[in-house]
Amino acid sequence: MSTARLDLHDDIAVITLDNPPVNALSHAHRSSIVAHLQAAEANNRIRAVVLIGAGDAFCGGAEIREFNTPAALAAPITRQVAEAAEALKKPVVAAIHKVAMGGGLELALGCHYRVASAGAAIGLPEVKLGLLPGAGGTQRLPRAIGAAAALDMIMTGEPRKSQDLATLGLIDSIIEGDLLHGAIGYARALADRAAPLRRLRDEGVAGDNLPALFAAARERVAREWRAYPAPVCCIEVVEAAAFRPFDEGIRFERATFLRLVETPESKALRHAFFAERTAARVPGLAPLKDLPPIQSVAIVGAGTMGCGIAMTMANAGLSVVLVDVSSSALERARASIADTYASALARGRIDAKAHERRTSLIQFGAELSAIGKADLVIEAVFEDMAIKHKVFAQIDALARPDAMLATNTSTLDVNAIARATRDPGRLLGLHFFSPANVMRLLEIVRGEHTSDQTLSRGLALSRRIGKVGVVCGVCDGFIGNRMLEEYLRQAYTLVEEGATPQAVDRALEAWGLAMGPFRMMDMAGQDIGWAVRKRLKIDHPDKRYSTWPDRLCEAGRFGQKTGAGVYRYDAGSRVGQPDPETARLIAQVVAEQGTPQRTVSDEEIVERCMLVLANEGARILHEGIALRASDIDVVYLTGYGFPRYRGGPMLYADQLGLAHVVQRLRAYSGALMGDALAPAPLLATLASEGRRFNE
Ligand code: T1G
Repeated sequence: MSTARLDLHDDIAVITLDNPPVNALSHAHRSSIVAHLQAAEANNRIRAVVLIGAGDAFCGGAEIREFNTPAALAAPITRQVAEAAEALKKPVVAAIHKVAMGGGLELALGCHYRVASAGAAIGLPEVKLGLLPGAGGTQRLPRAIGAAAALDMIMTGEPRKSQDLATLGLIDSIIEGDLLHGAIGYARALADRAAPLRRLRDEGVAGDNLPALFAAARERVAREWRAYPAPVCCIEVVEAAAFRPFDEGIRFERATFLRLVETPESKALRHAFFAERTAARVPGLAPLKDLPPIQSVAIVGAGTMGCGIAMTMANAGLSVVLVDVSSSALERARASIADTYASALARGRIDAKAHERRTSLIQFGAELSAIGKADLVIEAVFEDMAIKHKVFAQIDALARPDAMLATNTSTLDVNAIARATRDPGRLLGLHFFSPANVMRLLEIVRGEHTSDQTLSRGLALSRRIGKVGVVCGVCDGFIGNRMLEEYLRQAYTLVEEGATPQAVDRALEAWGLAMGPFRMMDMAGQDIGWAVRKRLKIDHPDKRYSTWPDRLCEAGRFGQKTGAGVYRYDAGSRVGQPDPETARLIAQVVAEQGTPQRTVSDEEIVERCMLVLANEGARILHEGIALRASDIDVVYLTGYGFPRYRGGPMLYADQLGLAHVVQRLRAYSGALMGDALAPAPLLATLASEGRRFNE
């Protein structure tokens, strides 16, 4: 039972929020806080009240899991807890440390005064969940710090530091030293001087030229966040705070919140929030104590991936040696890393101290023997099994016997690679996504012999370097690239059937993808896809592959890197233009094949490309390559530009309804690649039972 507790410090009552891990405001916790506030009110000995959080947070907000259940609507709702504090006839002081988010900040806004430790992160991130602050925050925050600052915090969901908010007038005092002791002293001083009970609801909203502020905000939303309703709703409720009475604004806030909490976008964003955290849990993997920490990393292969991985490790404070026997490759790596950090410094993304620390953490080695001291050795050489076998034989001989080994392969068989080492138990796959120092996703590939300790160390490393680690089994392309291949096969085939590449890209980008398939492949390199298809045609000869992308590559059209791929690129530009040469090449192939041409609708493009992802995901789930459907969602949300407000390919299918998905896949059975759209067995079974992937 999660409750708050009340302690008396002479004439000051201290109510401690105590609902680990983040003191979320569940119904039980809300009820307990209100009961203690009322008890403090009734006790004449008490002259003031302090609210403080136990553990590592003041409060992380409402209990997100309660939304869309009766508990979220059960009194006292979060807004009533804030109102209970505000209505007290004794000073109530919120004492904030580390984190005050969402309903947690809204509770603090109901208090008469707010103090905080320095460095606390304080914000209203609800918009990131497809919501808006629903406990009075949209009405009280503008009254505390003015319309402009409040609108920015609510629309972006970004937290601010307590010191900044002290400057803005939200935090009354930054407490040095022990927060509780300082807050009690502050509360007592308020009582001693009979300080006024400041209620934000009684204040006005400061701001100049407010109509222009809200108009500019609407333009920004239309540019940056047009796809889902919450951001524009944030503007409307802050506008209500500026122009309408408090109680009217509160009613409008509540009605808008209740509408947003039912939207598919909010449900998808909340799914994404928990999915990323659930991915770190591996059933049956006992939490191992005293895991040997990873503090030093050797990376073999100083190419693009090796450099990105090196910076990822250095950015997290790990010491790195980047090894390559080619002196020219090493020099290119040294220059590339120096340029990346110099650019980050110039743009203010890192300060001089961080620049110095990170660059000093990366050493370069021309001899493979340089890996001999590392806790972890990561292989990042050319994607060729023979080369990897040769390199791992050398790594095996030169690495410390207790060092963990990893391959960064993106498609090759990790089990086969492990067979080149004497102890496959210490090897796993760490599939970083390029650019490795930017992309959040890390596929942690568990080989058939990967030990529990090695896997646990891989998960701990993923958290340490700020990645979202998703554990997967060994198959061609693991989770993400395996599904991507099916997606690309549909995209290429749609072009054979009559869609233009730009129509396919446009339809999928309008649907919400960050980048359509052809723009993406032009950026990544059409030759990379070409190499994969050559291998897949050998490994999976039963599948149909379009020939027009191969013709493109045979003509040397690899994409941005050669100035032309599907699109053509003006010198120095990364913006692709439709190219008649591509259209001619496609027409020639289609004529050779005798493929009937037809008009392909945007709806068909989206359905075939998006539903084939869920269909292949169902196979991956059934084979046990992915532990759960939400892990597949996380892979696409963090590594493939899938729109977060759609929750991932598996949740998207769930929201459509799996029976509907099966029916739509079958509707395309007559298409050129209809066989690839046959519903996977698990999908068909779940659909027939009225179930979901994400149960
Ligand atoms: N509800 C339920 N569980 C939560 C939670 C929440 N609000 N916040 C965190 N958790 C769980 C999380 O799933 C994980 O669980 C554990 O706590 C540690 O989280 C009415 C409508 C607070 C900055 O959006 O940003 O208030 O995996 O790994 O890195 O107007 O959690 O251990 O089982 O992230 O130290 C608004 C969401 C809610 C804040 C801490 N609040 N949380 O970060 O730990 S809506 C938020 C965070 C609302 C009101 C509105 C972060 C954190 P598990 P963690 P962390």
